[in-house]
Amino acid sequence: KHDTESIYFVINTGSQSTLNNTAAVTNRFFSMLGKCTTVTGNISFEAAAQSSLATFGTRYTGSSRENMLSSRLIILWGWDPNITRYGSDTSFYLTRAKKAGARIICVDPRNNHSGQALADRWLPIRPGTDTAMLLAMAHEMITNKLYDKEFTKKYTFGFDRFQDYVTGIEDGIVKNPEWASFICGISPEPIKELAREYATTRPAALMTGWAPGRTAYGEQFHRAASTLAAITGNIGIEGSFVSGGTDQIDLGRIGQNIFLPDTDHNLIHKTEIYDALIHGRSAGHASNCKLLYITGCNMLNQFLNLNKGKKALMSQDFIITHELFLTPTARFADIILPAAHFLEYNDIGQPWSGGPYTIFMHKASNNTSGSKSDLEIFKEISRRMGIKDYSEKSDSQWLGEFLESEPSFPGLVSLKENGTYKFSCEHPIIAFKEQIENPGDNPFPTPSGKIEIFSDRFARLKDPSIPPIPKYIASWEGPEDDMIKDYPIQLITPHSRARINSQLDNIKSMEKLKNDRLWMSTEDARVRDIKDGDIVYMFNNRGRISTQVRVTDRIMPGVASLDQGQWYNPDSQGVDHGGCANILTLDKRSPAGAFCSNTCLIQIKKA
Ligand SMILES: Nc1nc2c(c(=O)[nH]1)N[C@H]1C(S)=C(S)[C@@H](COP(=O)(O)OP(=O)(O)OC[C@H]3O[C@@H](n4cnc5c(=O)[nH]c(N)nc54)[C@H](O)[C@@H]3O)O[C@H]1N2
Ligand SMILES: Nc1nc2c(c(=O)[nH]1)N[C@H]1C(S)=C(S)[C@@H](COP(=O)(O)OP(=O)(O)OC[C@H]3O[C@@H](n4cnc5c(=O)[nH]c(N)nc54)[C@H](O)[C@@H]3O)O[C@H]1N2
Ligand SMILES: [Mo]
Repeated sequence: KHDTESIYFVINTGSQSTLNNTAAVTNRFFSMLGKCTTVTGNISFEAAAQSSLATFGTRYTGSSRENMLSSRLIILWGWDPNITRYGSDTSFYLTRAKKAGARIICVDPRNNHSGQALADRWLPIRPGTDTAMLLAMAHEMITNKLYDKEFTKKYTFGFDRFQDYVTGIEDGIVKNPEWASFICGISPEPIKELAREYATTRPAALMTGWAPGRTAYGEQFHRAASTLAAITGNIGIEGSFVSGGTDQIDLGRIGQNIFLPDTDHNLIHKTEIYDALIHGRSAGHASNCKLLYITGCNMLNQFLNLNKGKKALMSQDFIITHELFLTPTARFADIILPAAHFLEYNDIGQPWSGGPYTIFMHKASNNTSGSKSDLEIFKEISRRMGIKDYSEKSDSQWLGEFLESEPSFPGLVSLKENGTYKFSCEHPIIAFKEQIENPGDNPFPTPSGKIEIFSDRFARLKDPSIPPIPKYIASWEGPEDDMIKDYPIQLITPHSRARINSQLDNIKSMEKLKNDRLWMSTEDARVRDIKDGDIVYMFNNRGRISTQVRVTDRIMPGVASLDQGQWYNPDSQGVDHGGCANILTLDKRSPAGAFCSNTCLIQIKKA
């Protein structure tokens, strides 16, 4: 009845396998149907991706993990890989690096799990203020001539502008440790010490997570971290790390590109989807939604500002989802098509961020429920709608073709038999090794051919909220926002070791691994007369959660932490007893498009 543009399809994660990849098969279907409307913006690391492109001209900035074995200093900056993995070998090499004598420092509002297990020192920092601290470290290095002058001159572009900003020549504000201390909550002395240590211990790896980038001006964090790595000469050499990047490695990945037709859909940023669903064209969005089609995404739970999300889903005439479980989002659907689990079919698996191997995913369980893979579901719909060529092939024909499209890969029979395939490549893989070893023949893929501390890409935007050099910009819902008078606690929502985002929250046997209490500092609990194990309300003007408290000295005063991904479970008053953090978060993106789940002010009181 309606034009295809009025179909909104929402994809995010789901199955990440190669053929039955939820996002890819959904995209293929709607792309063959016509121009539709869909979501854009990488929820996990848009800030890092934009920063990588601006600074290095590519999103591939990752090195293999054994590289850490040569690091003498490792800084875990908003990074907790013992929980979040970042590749299956990360914890292994991090622990071995520690045994080999690397000093480890954790910069995080919490003494996180990796910090607790491995770090020699924890520096508790206020969320969203990391850039101020990084700039102050640069100030310390510049004014004491500790930075690597030669490396900076040879490989970077725009250092002078950065120096003028840091030393206060540009705007009259000297970005020294005293200035930063007031913002980030760490005293000047430890900032100076860390600056000296990072500048003089070589090689050093400033390992940046994505969480500090999921904040109001998150891209500045990644840009500042990359700048520090560059001016200390910690890029392209063994044991260093391209701090602030996406951490992805550019190794042959198979499939999908031959699978995806080229259709330009209307794009709506993931933080604006609820506005678009509610207001459509009247608020300047490309179309009015007539059909919302969700695959592999528990959007109501996982996207920001859940109460607005509820209104948005209620306002829809027709919602379809493919799901494995009756999730909070699926409850709003008119039709739920039961999706098969990846354990129920054969496929090919490719590693986190692109490590040098590929695995065959053997089917582990027979499907007896009658559910179908996403590919199978779309195949059936295509047949009934008369869409030709959606998929005339069997799964093994597709997989065989994918492998053949990359000459270096083995054939399907061989991969299936061997289970894994390892690429032959030099080890460790070190990002930008060639650019540093032989710059004449290997310029960085940026306009200047160098590491851009001054980014031409950002300069062209002429947007003061995305400046060409990394700057500290005070955050909305941060320590410098007036809202802090009513809502004095900064909430962060890390990923849980017992879930994959919201997946597995409904699985009973995972209960014992959960750590779903609200972390509160001893001081914040004391002034509110709250004791360990008490039930509290955590709330702001967007929503209210009732949950149990864990009082701990592993989180700094003024900050609280609740693991994300718990399923929304409201009572009749709209108070959530499930512990879904997104009832409190604001659906606003950073200027470069980051999903700001760690920018959120709340109050806490005893229930
Ligand atoms: N077990 C498990 N592993 C996962 C996932 C999962 O759900 N469960 N999810 C996967 C996915 S989709 C992603 S995108 C990644 C996410 O990976 P990350 O974004 O790196 O992980 P987080 O757990 O959100 O945060 C990491 C650390 O950053 C800290 N932090 C939060 N805000 C700030 C800040 O403003 N400044 C500083 N310095 N630190 C801050 C937190 O306290 C935490 O210790 O993890 C992946 N791995
Ligand atoms: N407050 C806060 N919110 C966050 C974050 C945060 O740190 N804090 N992190 C954000 C991040 S980094 C991410 S990546 C997002 C993740 O958000 P989502 O992409 O929504 O991830 P999941 O919660 O894992 O939901 C995936 C859904 O897909 C279903 N599924 C699994 N396999 C298949 C399949 O093969 N086919 C189909 N059709 N469905 C399948 C699962 O049952 C599950 O309900 O959450 C974001 N939300
Ligand atoms: Mo993510």
